Amino acid sequence: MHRALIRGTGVFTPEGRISNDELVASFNEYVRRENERNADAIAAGSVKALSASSVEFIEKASGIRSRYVMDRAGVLDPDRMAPSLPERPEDALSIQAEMSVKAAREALANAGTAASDIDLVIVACSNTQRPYPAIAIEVQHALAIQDAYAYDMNVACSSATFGLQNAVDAIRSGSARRVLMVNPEICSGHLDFRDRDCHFIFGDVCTAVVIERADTSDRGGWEILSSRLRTAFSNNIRNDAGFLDRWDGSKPGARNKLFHQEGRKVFKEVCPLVAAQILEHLDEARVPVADIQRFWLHQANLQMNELIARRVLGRDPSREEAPVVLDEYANTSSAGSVIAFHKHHQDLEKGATGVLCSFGAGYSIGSVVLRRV
Ligand code: CO8
Repeated sequence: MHRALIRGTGVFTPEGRISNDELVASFNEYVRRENERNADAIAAGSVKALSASSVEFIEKASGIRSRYVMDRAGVLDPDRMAPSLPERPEDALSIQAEMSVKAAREALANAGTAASDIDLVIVACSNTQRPYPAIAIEVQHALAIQDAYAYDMNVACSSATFGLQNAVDAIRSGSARRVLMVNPEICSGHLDFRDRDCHFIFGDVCTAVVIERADTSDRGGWEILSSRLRTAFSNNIRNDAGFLDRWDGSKPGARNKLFHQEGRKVFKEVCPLVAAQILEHLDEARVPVADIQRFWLHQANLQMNELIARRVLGRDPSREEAPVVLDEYANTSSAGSVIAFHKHHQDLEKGATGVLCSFGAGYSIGSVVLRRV
């Protein structure tokens, strides 16, 4: 069976960054205007006044301090509070393919791999802007990759780890030698910035990973020793937007079609599942927990990550052991653990072992044991 290695990674970070101060100022201005507009109804008790958001709450509850978005102006405009991402002509590169190409070029450069050598492209993310033609095939075309195949897949926040598994399976079975797996996440596109409970949670980004058969070069990389995927149905995180929207009588883009979750329940239910998954996985892979030098965890909530790492290690993790990027990037869905890996692996020596792990809607959990070779 062929061994599979991560040869290189890349991250495309949008230029527009929004601090909590800016986000809260815009939200609170929206609240002020709405409450003013509804003053009589609020006084009469027929409409409930909206409550203000606060930077202190956001930082305490989540650890998030800023996020990057594809359209800062639209998100911060109290009259709009949504990104403006105009539809492009069919002969122009789509926005998700554009992000993908940027991240992919960096990953290919870091891997020392020519785009033309890729034989499988996977676009794996929480939302693709259209069902077909696949964004992955557009990325393949934009990178002039011939003699290859490509497809899109979606397992919400676990899209990247499930995508890595697919890449490894293709390499092990011999259907591909070099795989490009990309995660263009435009979370701002399905987030309700008028909802105080979740307006601060997400950010946009694109990550890319080049996975290769070990014998394609002697450059080294991170060998994928083992991966383990698990799912268990839950209604606690949902996005109901879909192609049947036109037929169910409700307006496309209506609030219930956007991201919504039971954050507390997710926190409570997912942390033990993830810790158990990592421990069982390491046991199966015969890798002692004490050998793990780094945990590149999904980046949704700082306390969640600390709790999971504590359960796995049996003690408090250091920031070095479980690096955090959500303070800067917020929750970028499937890309979070890949950003953490991209920014925090260079210092580890050959022989070092780490776990990359995602968790989110579905529920879905994916863990990948990596060793530097
Ligand atoms: N400012 C001030 N107060 C607030 C705010 C705010 N912005 N928001 C809520 N409050 C208030 C609430 O109203 C509540 O008040 P009260 O006690 O009077 O009712 C109080 O603060 C506490 O609210 P919560 O219970 O909601 O607060 P939590 O401490 O639970 O924190 C979190 C909320 C941060 C959401 C937390 O529950 C959390 O992080 N949970 C885990 C969530 C998670 O990991 N979800 C999975 C990620 S999503 C995913 O996997 C797939 C989706 C991918 C698509 C992405 C595209 C968008």
